[in-house]
Amino acid sequence: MIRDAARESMQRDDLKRLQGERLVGLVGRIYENVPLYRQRLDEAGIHPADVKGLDDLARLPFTYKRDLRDTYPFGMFAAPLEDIVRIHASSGTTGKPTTVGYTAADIEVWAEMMARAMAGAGVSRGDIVQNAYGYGLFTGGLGAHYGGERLGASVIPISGGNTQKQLMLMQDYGSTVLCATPSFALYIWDVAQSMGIDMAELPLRVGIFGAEPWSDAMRREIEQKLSIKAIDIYGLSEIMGPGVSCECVEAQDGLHVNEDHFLAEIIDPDTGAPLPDGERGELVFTTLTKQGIPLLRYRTSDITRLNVEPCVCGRTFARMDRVSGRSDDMLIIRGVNVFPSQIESVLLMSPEVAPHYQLIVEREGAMDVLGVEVELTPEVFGTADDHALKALGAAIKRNIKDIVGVTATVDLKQPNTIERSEGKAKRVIDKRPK
Ligand code: DLL
Repeated sequence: MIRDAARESMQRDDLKRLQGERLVGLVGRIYENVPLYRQRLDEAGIHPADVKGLDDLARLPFTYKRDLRDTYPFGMFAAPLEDIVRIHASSGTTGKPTTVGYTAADIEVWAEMMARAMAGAGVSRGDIVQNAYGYGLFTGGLGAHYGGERLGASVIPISGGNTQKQLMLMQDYGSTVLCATPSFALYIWDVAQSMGIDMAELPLRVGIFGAEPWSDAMRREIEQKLSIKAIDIYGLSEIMGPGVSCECVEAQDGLHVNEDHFLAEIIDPDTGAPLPDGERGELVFTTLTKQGIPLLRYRTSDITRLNVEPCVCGRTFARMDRVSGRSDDMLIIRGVNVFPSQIESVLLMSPEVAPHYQLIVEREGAMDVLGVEVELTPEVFGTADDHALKALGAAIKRNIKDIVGVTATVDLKQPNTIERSEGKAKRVIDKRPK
């Protein structure tokens, strides 16, 4: 369902005009209120009065994650703290968390964007939304919560973890929608198996999955095991949280970006040059309406492409491909660029293994070596002999070489030996010396 056709289906020329006007307003706002931007724009010799519309975008400076770190915690806020009603942060692997603030108007927009996303995923009033994204500093929990409520659905704020209880409530309350990371959704299925629950028998109909990269093969696996539609949702704390873009249930072919609020560009991650429509590169966002912490040309590090062709659902907003990885978690193994999601797709071609895997990167001499650890399914583990397992390992290794172009060692593990996640899965263990 299209929640706001006047916007989501607007003519692209009208959309560009709206984006241009909003960009002009944004540049004025950040020049006035954020010292870092005033300095950057002054250094670039750009005065807000020079910025007339979208044509000026490529001249404007980028914003990087390190800018948020350098001005930690509130240095990039454009609104006074009295007007900030919520603070979130994304967990950094090192150092201080990236911290963002929202005004009441920002929270309104966020709820509306999430409601749009969920409506597009086929959720409506009357649905029971089990929200297994973590509540807290992470934006997933509260983001999906407010969106579900805005839509008029019944939201169960169970948060992440508590897998057995997730299943109990799913059965007792008759949840029709699950919001979770895709890896947690699969873990819930694992636990259901061990409890003798057939998830296909439950009323669950739709899953809204995101916050980590996942492949189309993993989608098919989840859809089949849980007997649901699995929808990809994307977002990042710096720009808002979940709901920056989301697939529509009609096409499930790219995530519609809420372009009236978020201006998307694709650039060459090495040179920073904008790339033509349809080319793959780094996704960059400008927040067009944010008040708390508006960002200009924020470098997401996420690698994708944008498709502006009309969609069967009737929306005109550009669709981004599922994120294939991050420019900064991309592994380079003996010269080959490898995204964990590519390996995942190859693993899922073999029904003998479960979608639980980890990539181990080590250095031997001057060479980086890639190890792939993947669990066997319980059936195969219980029945296959050594000879069969050897052949399976060799076949997976060959597939990785043929499809991804890299040689990896393949280690077939016993079921339930790879650490499970109740949030974002840790797919890569990098043991290389820093
Ligand atoms: O993960 C927001 C979110 C919550 C999105 C719930 C979807 C659902 P952060 O913790 O700031 O925010 O992490 C943002 O996660 O730059 C991507 O690299 C990755 N990411 C988010 N969604 C997807 C997705 C939330 N659908 C970072 N596919 C982003 C691939 C995703 N990667």
